[in-house]
Order: sequence, then structure tokens, then C-alpha cells
Amino acid sequence: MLVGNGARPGPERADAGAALRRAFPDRKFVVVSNREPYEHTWDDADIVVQRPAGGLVAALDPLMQAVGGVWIAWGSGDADREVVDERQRVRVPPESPSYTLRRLWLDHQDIQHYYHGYANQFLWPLCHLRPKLTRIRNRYWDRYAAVNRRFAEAVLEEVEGEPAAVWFQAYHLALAPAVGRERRPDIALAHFWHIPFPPLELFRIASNGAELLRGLLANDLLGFHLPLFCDNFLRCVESVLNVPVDWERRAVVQEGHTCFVRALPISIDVEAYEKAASGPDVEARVERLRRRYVAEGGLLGIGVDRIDYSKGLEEKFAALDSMWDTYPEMRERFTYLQVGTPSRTGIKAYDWLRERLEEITHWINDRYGTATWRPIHLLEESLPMHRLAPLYRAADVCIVSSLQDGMNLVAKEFVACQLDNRGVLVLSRFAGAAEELDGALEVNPYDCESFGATIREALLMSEDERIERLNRLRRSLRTIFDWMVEVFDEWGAAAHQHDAPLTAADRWQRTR
Ligand code: ADQ
Repeated sequence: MLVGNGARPGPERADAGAALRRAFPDRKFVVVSNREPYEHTWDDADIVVQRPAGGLVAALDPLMQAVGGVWIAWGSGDADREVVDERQRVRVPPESPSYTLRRLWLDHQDIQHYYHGYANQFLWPLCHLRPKLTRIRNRYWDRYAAVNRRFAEAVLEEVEGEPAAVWFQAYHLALAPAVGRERRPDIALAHFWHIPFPPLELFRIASNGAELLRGLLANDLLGFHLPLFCDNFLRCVESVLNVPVDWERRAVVQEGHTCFVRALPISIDVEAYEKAASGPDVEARVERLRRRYVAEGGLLGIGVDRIDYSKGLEEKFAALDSMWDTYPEMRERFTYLQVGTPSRTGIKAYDWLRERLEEITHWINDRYGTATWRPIHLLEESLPMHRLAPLYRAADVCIVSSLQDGMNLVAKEFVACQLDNRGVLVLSRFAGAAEELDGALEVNPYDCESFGATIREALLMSEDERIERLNRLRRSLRTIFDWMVEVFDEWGAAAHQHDAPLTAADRWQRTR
């Protein structure tokens, strides 16, 4: 049950587990991702367990706890090797072990070329429409292919002799499904891509594009956030592989195997955010936060992003500059707090962006700041949920300025935490969330003057309009469990009825 707050009731964790069991009653369930759900690290002479931040891990871990199975991921903690058995496995969570974490080891070259290289300096900029930032290097591709093979080998070891359903996550693992399919055609395979898929004109930059597409087509179900990304993928298949696409069913049939391509927009654990934003302690914290950043009667804006060029942070700061410049009455009245987690450090485009943001922050603060007021606070930290939720609740406006974004979970987290009906969401039209959430003020982050004017409009909005918009936002907010139920229903249908006529789910999907 959701805590309330006008959000529509939706499925719960148990429903997601039930949907998985309905789809695959007798199969071993395996999740494969680059990041691991638990990391063991040294703290002086002790080994401690950390849970890396991130929406997906936070959502899939409870599901795995409920249904059991194996999660295969890169063992990235410096004490990870100390706790695994001879098959590189450890039972998690440590306090009540309920599923197996199988770790895969990456050496320095793997991390440089597979992870920082092909995944983050080729696929990421390509999929976020930034061709100039792509780096094409043979060594990146070679390692990407080799590490994908190793992930697939690990899957095959884990499911040896057993029927299985294997779910790959994200763009790090495009090739692994094909290796799995070739060796074990009976396994049910699905993949969720998590980021946009580029249009054909850009995808043609990928020298190994055909292999990427073939890798992904080995799945029974391939999920993207938006129908646009499905269409982009299917056009690439048609053109690059010269394989016919069944546009009616959004499917590709090859040698008797069908890959269904579906738009399955992800969400958050709404109830968990509502809870983290509730209670007397949180109320006191919200008051303290407001006192710290804004004067009596002042207004607080926030943004929460990884420091990544796809998030449009420079554009957001340009819009804030334009707003304080054009509307001087907003100076000293409105303060902006940007929480930005440093991300992918060591990659030039990321290090450079971080420096630029610090520079722009100083520049704006010098230009408009006074002895008692600092316009922008840039907090380069990763905050746990119990600190993020009160911040969302304390803000009068949350600004999401993505230049390209598969979905954007921050927009949804902000809506879930609006227990005081205080906040207005300013949301880039280029975030996938803008397709789904109804009630945000939409902006074009490239148009800094109108973006700045919209921030002001959000801050001066009447209470009636604010509440009306928040109610619409809550009604359009689905939970991560809606997403899982949809994924498992679609996947079950895909795996069991490759060439069957349209299912009810197919028909429903096509009306979206
Ligand atoms: P990301 O690009 O990482 O995810 P996003 O969807 O916004 O983007 O998720 C970020 C997550 O990290 C959120 O849960 C947020 O709370 C958290 N986070 C960000 N900055 C933080 C900070 N400073 N401190 C603490 N937490 C912070 C990719 C895609 C998205 C897609 C998701 C899920 O790029 O488009 O929505 O995967 O599919």
C-alpha cells in the first residue's frame, strides 16, 4: 500500500515476485549487471559491506530477496575477494542471506577499456546524441567483447543443467545475450537498456554496430524506456542488418527465434521515498534545511544529478544566470542547491565538466552574491536516501535539465516526496520522464532565457495551480513494481509464444 498523498495505488513487491513466478514457474532466475548490489570494502582492519547507491540496485535487491536466484556482477569492492567461496560466490544480504551474488573480476585493462572505454566513452555519448564525444578504439571494443563473453560464461556456469530466465541490465552487456543464446538456446533471455537508443543516422558511427544489434536480438524481450527508442533500434536492425522487422508486433524474427522490443518505462519505489520523507524527524530536518539555505520567506530550488554532460548542468546554470539577470527581484529571494555526485572521474569530458561547473558557480556567486546571500550552492556529494528525501521535501522547485535522458528518476523521487504540497517540478522535454509525468513545467534546456523565465514562473506559481499540478503528477507516477510486473508479463509472453498471434499485452502495448 502506498502511504497516501494522492498517488494511485499500484502493485507491490510481492506482485512483482508473483509476476516473475507466473512467467517462469520452474526456472532459476539470474540478474546480470555491471554494478553489484553489495560491495565488501576494507575499513582499517575490518571488512564492511556497502550498498552502492542507484535506483536499479535498490529496486532489484528486494525482488531478489523475495524470489531468490543469482545476481552476477563485477566484484568492485577492495575486499570482495576475501568473502567469496571458490566459485566466486557469496550469499547476500549479509544480515539475512537469501540469494547468491556471483562476482566477476575485472583487471585494470578491463576497467579502462570495457568500462571507461567502450561503455562510457563510446556507447554512452553515442546513445546520448553526442557523436563528438565518442572515442573509437580497437582495444575498447576488444575488451568489451571479451568481458561480455566472460559475463556470459558466468551465466552458463550458474545455470548449468537447469532451466533459467536471465535478465541483463544496461548498455555494458550488449553482446552477452548472443553468447548465452548460442550455447543454451532454451534459456529465457531479456535485456533492459536503461538509456536512449540513437537514431540510425548516429548509430552508423558504430563500427561494430551489426554485432551490437545481433547481441541484443538474441533476447526474447528487449526493453527501452520509450517507444521512440524501440523504433530507433528497429530501424537500425532493418538498415544495418538488412533483416525484416515485424512493425505490427514490434518484433524481429530470425531463424525461428523472435525478439520482442517493448517500451517499458522504469519508475521508483514510491512508497520507500514517501516513507523516507515522512515523520517528525524529517519535518525538523526540512525546517533546518530551509533555514540553512534561505532567509525567512525565501525560496529554495534543488537539483540532484550525477555530474554528467547528458544532464544539462551548464545549461541549467545558464538559465539561473539569465533569471537573476532579467529579474533582479529574484536575487536574495531564491537560492539554488545543486547536489552533484562526481561521476566517471578520470574521463576527460567528466573532469572538464566538473571544473566548468565549479567555475560557473563561482562566477554567478561573484556576480549576484551579497555579504549575506550565496545564489548557488554546489554540493559535490552522493547523499543517501534518508538525506535526499528531506531535501526534495524542502524544495520549492526541483530542476531537471537533461539534454538527453532515458527516463530520469530524480523527477519521480521529487514528486514522491511532496508531502507538504510545496514543490513545482521543472522538467526538460528531453528527459524520458517528460513523456510520462503530467503536471511538470516543461522546458527546453537549450533556450536559456525561456528556461530562466520558467524557473521564475514555477517559483511564483499560485498555491491552487501548484496543488493541481502536483495532483496530476502523483496520478501519473507509477511504481517500480508496476514496471517489474509489466516486464515479467511481457517477457513470459515473449518467451513462451515466439510466433503466436498478438497477445492482449501486445495490443495494449501498441495503444501506448
Ligand atoms: P542515471 O543517468 O544515473 O540513470 P537517473 O535516472 O536520474 O540517472 O538516476 C540517478 C539516481 O542516482 C537517482 O536515484 C538519484 O537519486 C541518484 N543520485 C543522483 N545524484 C545523486 C546524489 N548526488 N546523491 C545521491 N543520489 C544521487 C540511468 C539513465 C536514466 C534512467 C536510469 C534508470 O541515464 O535515464 O532513468 O538509468 O533506468
